[in-house]
Amino acid sequence: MGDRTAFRTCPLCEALCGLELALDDAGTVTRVRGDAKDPFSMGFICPKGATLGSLDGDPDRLAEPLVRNGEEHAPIGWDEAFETVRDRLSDVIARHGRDSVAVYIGNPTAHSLAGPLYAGAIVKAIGTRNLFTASTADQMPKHVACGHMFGDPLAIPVPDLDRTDHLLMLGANPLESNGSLCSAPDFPGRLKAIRARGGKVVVVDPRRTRTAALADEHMFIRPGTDAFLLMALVHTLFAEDLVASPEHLDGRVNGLDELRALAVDFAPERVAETTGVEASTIRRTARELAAAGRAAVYGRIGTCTQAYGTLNSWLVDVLNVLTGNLDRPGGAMFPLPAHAPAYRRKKPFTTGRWRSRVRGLPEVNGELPVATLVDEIETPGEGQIKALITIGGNPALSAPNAARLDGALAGLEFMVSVDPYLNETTRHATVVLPPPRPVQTPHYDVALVGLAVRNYARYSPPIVPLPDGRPSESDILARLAVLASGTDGDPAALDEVIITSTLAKAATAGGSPVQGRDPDELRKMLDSGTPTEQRLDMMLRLGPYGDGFGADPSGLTLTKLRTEHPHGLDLGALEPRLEQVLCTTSGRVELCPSTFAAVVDRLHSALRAARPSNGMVLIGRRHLRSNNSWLHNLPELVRGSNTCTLQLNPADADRLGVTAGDSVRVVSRTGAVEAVAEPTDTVMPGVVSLPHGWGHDRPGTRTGVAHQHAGVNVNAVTDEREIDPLSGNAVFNGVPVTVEALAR
Ligand SMILES: Nc1nc2c(c(=O)[nH]1)N[C@H]1C(S)=C(S)[C@@H](COP(=O)(O)OP(=O)(O)OC[C@H]3O[C@@H](n4cnc5c(=O)[nH]c(N)nc54)[C@H](O)[C@@H]3O)O[C@H]1N2
Ligand SMILES: Nc1nc2c(c(=O)[nH]1)N[C@H]1C(S)=C(S)[C@@H](COP(=O)(O)OP(=O)(O)OC[C@H]3O[C@@H](n4cnc5c(=O)[nH]c(N)nc54)[C@H](O)[C@@H]3O)O[C@H]1N2
Ligand code: SF4
Ligand SMILES: [Mo]
Repeated sequence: MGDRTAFRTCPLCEALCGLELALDDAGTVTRVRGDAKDPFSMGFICPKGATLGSLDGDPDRLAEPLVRNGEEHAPIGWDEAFETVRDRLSDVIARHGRDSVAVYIGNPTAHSLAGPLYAGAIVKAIGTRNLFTASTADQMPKHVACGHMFGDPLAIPVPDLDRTDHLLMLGANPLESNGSLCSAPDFPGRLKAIRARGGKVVVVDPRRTRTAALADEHMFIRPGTDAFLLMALVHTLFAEDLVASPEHLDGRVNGLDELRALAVDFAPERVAETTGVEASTIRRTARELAAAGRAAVYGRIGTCTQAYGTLNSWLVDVLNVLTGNLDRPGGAMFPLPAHAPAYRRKKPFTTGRWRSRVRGLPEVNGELPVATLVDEIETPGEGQIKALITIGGNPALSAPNAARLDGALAGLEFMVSVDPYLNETTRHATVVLPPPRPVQTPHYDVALVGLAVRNYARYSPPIVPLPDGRPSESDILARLAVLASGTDGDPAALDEVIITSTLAKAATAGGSPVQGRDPDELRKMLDSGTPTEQRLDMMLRLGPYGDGFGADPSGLTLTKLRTEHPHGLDLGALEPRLEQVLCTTSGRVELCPSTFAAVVDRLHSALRAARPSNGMVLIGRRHLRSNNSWLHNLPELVRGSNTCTLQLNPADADRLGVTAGDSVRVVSRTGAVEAVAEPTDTVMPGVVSLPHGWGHDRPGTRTGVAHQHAGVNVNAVTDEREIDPLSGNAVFNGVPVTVEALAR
């Protein structure tokens, strides 16, 4: 075979960079570069993408399934592994019922093709209400905000980075994260371009991050208080008559008067002390936002993982509407992904179709808050969780009060994990089913292209074939779905059922490009690849750029994407499409949903009651060379100075008698961690910051490098009792803590 070059999308973060890989004749990746021909990323790459080869060839990556015997894990064959899963799952279901089996789906599942296509089938086959995902540790507030405002929880507008003249960013640090809920390869370059064309970038963050340093303006904000700031911005727009022309809003929005009334009490002067942002700054920010030709407000994880996460997410888009920037170029726009058939009718969004057993928390998007997973495992009674399936997740590190969850996982009757590593979570698994290496895996970003700042599609076929008998991640998940339904059926039959029913529906749906056609004839036209590829082909062909199964021969098919566009296909700048997106009952944007208005009352009482406390609060932080909990096993990425430090303002360090390098203890309601202090004036006084995803010192794991660079788990001190009540999202920012110096 010899040395060769192959191209694919980087699966590690949301930026969707194209990569150029060099492989030797054994199929080992020898070099990774940015794919200069990718029309979206144009050669951009970050240090994580550059180490994809090490990740792919990591000797700790599991090559075969493991089964736990006592404290040890030992290899087991695939058939035996699946048989064990089938027998143990059906036993738990027979004794304790379907809700006794929970599913936890983690972050990488949103970066894979297999996850979005098959994970839902597993949950459905079990028939459990106990679905948990990393979404409730992340962006669930966005879904709830958009669900109520636009009717569709997936209709999340993204800032039109390449055309905006003014970007107000809250709680996002794309210079480290490379962007989130806004897929934009080379986010840093796109920010610089805003400034280069005379625009302005403003960052609101309790830390002066590298993103803040690149911006025109940075304002510190007290953690957890964005909702007050955002309400004051809304207030100012109304009070100073800066709301965009009524024609833009006329007939398109409901609730303008209610919103104005709600904002009356939030004058900038009233929120200044709580937020730490001066009233004059708030007024000026509102005026500049209104005056900018094209402006976008963008709030990300810092604004989501707070007790007012949903209010923040809602108010961000309220500002986009009030300034006339929703759904217009340079504002906040809705992408049009190639794989999502636009003719499908959606039902208006609701939550609370069921509730969690122990805390009575409402279901959102079909799932329950990860913050209460531990309660459901530990609390006896009918419906108690006895078995768990994890797919690409590490909740033993990532969940709030993860230390408690870690203990609870040890008490489960049965656990199966689909994961390439034996880590802090999967060490509790009875059976571990490892997906293949990245280069053996097909890739298409089903979940992320719908959040990209340009419409774009790219398919990456596997570049190294799987050995005989080695299942792909799709095969593993499909097999689990079949097993969970209690049968021994053929996993491919699952795809066939989905394909047949989708085509049958498409053939009768109004507005579908194949209306009136014969589903059997359509079936025969599908790509000749794997069932997964056939499903993707079907989605693309029914989608907005698709060939409609021959109806538009110039349209897109998977075959075309694969053969004619190996570097990806640019489908153009975002276009206004609010009318297609809206599916509220009223058919309008709901500016002031009643569920949110009720919480604003609480915000109001909080403002009246509270003088800001002078205790310390904890926030998180991300580093470019890390990715949640699972890239710490790559020597290239953990080399160099320790990044798992407790940053604190020098004034606080002085008060505590702490200097750089000292050990400190951080204590909260839930526990304590010890970390090395790093005084820095980039953190505002009263705030301390510790990154998440560390704490790799547990026994029974098989990640040698990570073990040597263990760090500490910040989620030993975050609190599972604190959530954003509207979305159930975990609160990671603004956690009350005390900090004490340890004896030197
Ligand atoms: N390198 C790297 N990249 C990643 C990840 C990673 O772990 N490492 N994780 C990926 C994932 S899963 C996600 S969800 C994305 C997240 O992507 P981003 O949302 O960009 O995440 P962060 O870099 O954590 O930036 C959040 C910022 O919010 C600030 N903040 C904290 N509390 C508050 C507050 O109360 N108010 C305001 N206004 N700001 C606050 C923090 O100081 C921080 O700078 O990143 C993804 N990309
Ligand atoms: N304190 C605090 N906690 C946080 C956050 C924070 O900012 N602060 N951020 C939260 C956020 S935004 C998120 S998204 C969560 C993440 O929470 P999780 O998703 O629970 O955790 P990850 O660290 O992303 O773990 C990913 C797991 O997937 C495995 N994996 C990697 N690639 C694959 C693959 O191809 N297939 C499969 N099946 N598995 C794979 C890895 O080995 C690892 O076990 O953490 C949350 N926790
Ligand atoms: S920015 Fe994200 S997608 Fe791009 S190379 Fe880095 S990790 Fe991969
Ligand atoms: Mo995330």
